[in-house]
Amino acid sequence: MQRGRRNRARSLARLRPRRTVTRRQPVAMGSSVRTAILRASADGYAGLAASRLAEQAPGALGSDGFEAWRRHYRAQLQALIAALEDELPERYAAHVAWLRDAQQARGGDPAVFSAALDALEFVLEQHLPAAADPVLSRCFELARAALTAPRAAAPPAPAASPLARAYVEALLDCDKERALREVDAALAESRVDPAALLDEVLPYAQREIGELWHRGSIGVAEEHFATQVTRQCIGRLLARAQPAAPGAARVVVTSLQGDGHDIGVQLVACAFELAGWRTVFLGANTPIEEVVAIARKLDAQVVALGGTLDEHRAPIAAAVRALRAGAPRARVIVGGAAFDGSEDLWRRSGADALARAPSEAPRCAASLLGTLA
Ligand code: B12
Repeated sequence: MQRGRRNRARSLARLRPRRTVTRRQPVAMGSSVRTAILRASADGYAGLAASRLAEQAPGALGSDGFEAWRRHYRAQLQALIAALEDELPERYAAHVAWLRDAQQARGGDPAVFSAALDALEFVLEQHLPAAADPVLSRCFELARAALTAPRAAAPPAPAASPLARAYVEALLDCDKERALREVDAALAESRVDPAALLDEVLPYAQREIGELWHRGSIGVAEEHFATQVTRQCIGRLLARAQPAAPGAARVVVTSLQGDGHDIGVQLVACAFELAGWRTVFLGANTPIEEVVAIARKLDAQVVALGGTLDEHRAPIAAAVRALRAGAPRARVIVGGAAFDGSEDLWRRSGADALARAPSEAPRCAASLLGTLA
């Protein structure tokens, strides 16, 4: 063990300084072509970066191995592509800092993480046509600065209602019955209305669980458990919905292929159902062509698309384009954390509107259709 650590330190010490990298001459090439190449070759670049890391710092691979780093680079390249597409290098830097924090919370070595960033930059400089791009350089510059900055203190817990706190505590005790009892009692005694449950209590709980996972205080098992219980709470709310009238407006709600987060969109679907819409909820990870096909088949008036990570915006924009062509009657609403932090990110997707919270979505959709009372 001790020897492993020493070898690792030696390997890291042998890392060649980044300055030895020979920069390629700039090649005139549009940024969209460059990101298309990056997207198409991301798997290859991920493998090359993992090889470079293994070569430069064999000990850095540790027990995680080559495959784990390849997966890591694949995910990181998706965040990089999104940052390049939207020309928001600071979002890539935030993603890198997020990864660093998550790894460090699990005993990861910050020096390894920094070496891993060098390896990726080296590979792109060597192999990506037109790598000498100011936005790309800025991404790495900001990411490196984010890595050397001290780890961010835990953000102050957002104000939460007593119900939200009690619900989270029950989840952390893995006590499903108590969690559901808290919610059932609050609904029965009108201490909470469905909109507050959808917009505040359940999102607060999921985010708290996410924050605790991120900081290494809980594992993936606790997160999976919490997500399952939250699904059951949504079921409790759905049981209160009246069946939609036969001629009611129809909405399709989903997140797209590559996005495994389904709670945000499930809350949105629940809000539509409570508002009397004929709601077709497809869950997460739906291929774009399937969304278009079902919107056309059902002649949906509205399609609501959710995205959580930065890299989920590109598929949403592609889906909006495909819907315009294949189901032109459908108005498209977008939402989710992928659109947080910048006022116009959603506009670039080409959608008709953004809704910031689940219960806002049916109102927003009705106003698009001109049916808002
Ligand atoms: C549960 C969870 C998972 C589960 C998802 C299970 C499931 N079936 O949903 C699993 C384990 C699969 C998962 C995977 C990953 N996750 Co995750 N996940 C979470 C967690 C803990 C909760 C997500 C959630 O349910 N949020 C609750 C919803 C209600 O909140 P919301 O998404 O912000 O949505 C709100 C609004 O935006 C709006 N809204 C949402 N969608 C829509 C849609 C429309 C149309 C409208 C109008 C509104 C709307 O309504 C909500 C209420 O206001 C979050 C933590 C967090 N802060 O959210 C991390 C989190 C989102 N995950 C994260 C990451 C990085 C990942 C992974 C990349 C991890 C990995 N290395 O594999 C993968 C990516 C998987 C993929 N391909 O998409 C990070 C994202 C950080 C970042 N910005 O880069 C987070 C923030 C964790 C963290 N603390 O850092 N995750």
